[in-house]
Amino acid sequence: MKNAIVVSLESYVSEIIGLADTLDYNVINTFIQNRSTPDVNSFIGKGKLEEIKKYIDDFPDSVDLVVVNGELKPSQWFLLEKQWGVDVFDRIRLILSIFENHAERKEAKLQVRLAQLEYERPFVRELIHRARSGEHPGFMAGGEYQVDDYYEMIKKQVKKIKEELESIRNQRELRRVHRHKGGFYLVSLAGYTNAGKSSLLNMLTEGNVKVESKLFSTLSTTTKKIKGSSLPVLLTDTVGFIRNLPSWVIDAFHSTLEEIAVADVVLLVVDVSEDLDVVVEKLNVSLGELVNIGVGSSVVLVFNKCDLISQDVLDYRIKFFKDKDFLNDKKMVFISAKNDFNVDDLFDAIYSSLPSLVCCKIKIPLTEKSQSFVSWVYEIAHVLDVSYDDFIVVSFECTSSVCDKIVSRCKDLDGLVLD
Ligand SMILES: Nc1nc2c(ncn2[C@@H]2O[C@H](COP(=O)(O)OP(=O)(O)OP(=O)(O)O)[C@@H](O)[C@H]2O)c(=O)[nH]1
Ligand SMILES: [Mg+2]
Repeated sequence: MKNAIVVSLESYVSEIIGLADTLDYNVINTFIQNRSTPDVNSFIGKGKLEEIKKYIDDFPDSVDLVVVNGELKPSQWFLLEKQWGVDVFDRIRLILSIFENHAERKEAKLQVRLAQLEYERPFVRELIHRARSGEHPGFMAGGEYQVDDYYEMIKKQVKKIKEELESIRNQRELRRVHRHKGGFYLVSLAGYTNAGKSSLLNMLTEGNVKVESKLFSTLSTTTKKIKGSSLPVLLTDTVGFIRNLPSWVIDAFHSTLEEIAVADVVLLVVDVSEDLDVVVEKLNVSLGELVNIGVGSSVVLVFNKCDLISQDVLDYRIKFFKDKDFLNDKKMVFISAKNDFNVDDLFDAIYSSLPSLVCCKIKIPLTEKSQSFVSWVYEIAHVLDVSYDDFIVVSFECTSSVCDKIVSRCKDLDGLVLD
């Protein structure tokens, strides 16, 4: 494992350490300088800069990386790398490196590459500026010419990737329309990274999505049918949220996040086991993201990992969140994806949030085809009652589009709609 140190202007560092750990860095020390705004030139003050330099030089083993818990301007980054003589990553670069390592499918790879190119753009601009003013020998062992070329290449690549992503997005859109038309309800998981979204998907479906204690394990969406349900509900896993992510990184994942925007119901998963102020902050970040994404459908707050806190703490937290005025309109469930705690409550919350269902009763003559028709109705609707006589009478509930389909096929079989 490689060694890293963390430099931060705020005392909350567990998340940045978690990010470094996810990238397989062992954080050996943390330097905190309490100041409200970063130094314009060097992010941290001169004294701290030298203190860290000394620490790096004196450390018996090598320090492989300095992680800055914030966003560095290119000029600050150049200065810090020069001063310390080691690689320096700011928070966004750390996150993008994690994304790069975790991206498996083509769409995720393209999305990450797009975000990386956007990230690199101002750094390359700075390099061009430096090369022109003779301050820097050039970039990638080249001179000014190559730097200009590289900048042009970035622009071309960005355009090409955006086109490719657009075409993948269109295919995704087609699939989604197809599923909706097929009568499926779409339910999406959303929430802060590591909240337990994929664990929930695996629990509620026959899914086998990777679950890890690391951050951003999921970068691609997975859609599966909810098991053991009489209603056709598809559940989609999505990429996690994190605070202070610039909009251009989020934009790169646009099509993935669209799955959340178009869902009939969004399950907003929250890890309720962390310190209460952290839980509240992550909940606020996540709710803010849902607003940015433009979610208009019902949101169910799924407080997960209840197994990790005592009953007293859980009772306190249930009351705490139920008393919050700004959450008043939202359904809440307190569950554990690990030990199936309160999973029935979750099912109830999902079903009662689905767009309204219509009830219908049909009557079809008993023929060779009628049995397969009834099986088909069982597959796509929630059957309430079936009686067999000279006719088959079926009562069911489903979405109005599914109802239209059933009625049309019923008429093909010389059936009738009773009410
Ligand atoms: N104790 C406990 N651990 C849980 C529970 N749900 C999930 N976990 C653990 O939390 C970690 C993260 O779970 P994931 O399901 O990968 O979380 P995620 O929201 O999909 O995370 P990303 O895809 O990385 O954004 C894993 O180590 C899980 O085993 C739970 O109810 N209780
Ligand atoms: Mg996941």
